[in-house]
Amino acid sequence: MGEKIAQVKWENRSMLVHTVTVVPEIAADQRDIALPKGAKPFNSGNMEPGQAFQHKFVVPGTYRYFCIPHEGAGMVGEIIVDQ
Ligand SMILES: [Cu+2]
Repeated sequence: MGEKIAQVKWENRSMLVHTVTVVPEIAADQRDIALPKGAKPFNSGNMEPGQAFQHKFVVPGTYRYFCIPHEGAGMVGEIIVDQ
């Protein structure tokens, strides 16, 4: 009963501004992005040092995300949400 909820929290513990971005239109490289069919794009916006961002994943599948200012430096990540 009750559905499983997959929630992830990112914390910016560095001294730089970062983002958690899953928006295909603004990815410099399409290999840095993945969004399961039916899932909505999301974007943390600028996370200042010390700030956090949370996202609830509703649609199962593979999500690949990038940091807007640092995508070119390889700051990307992947989350797999089980069914
Ligand atoms: Cu970054």
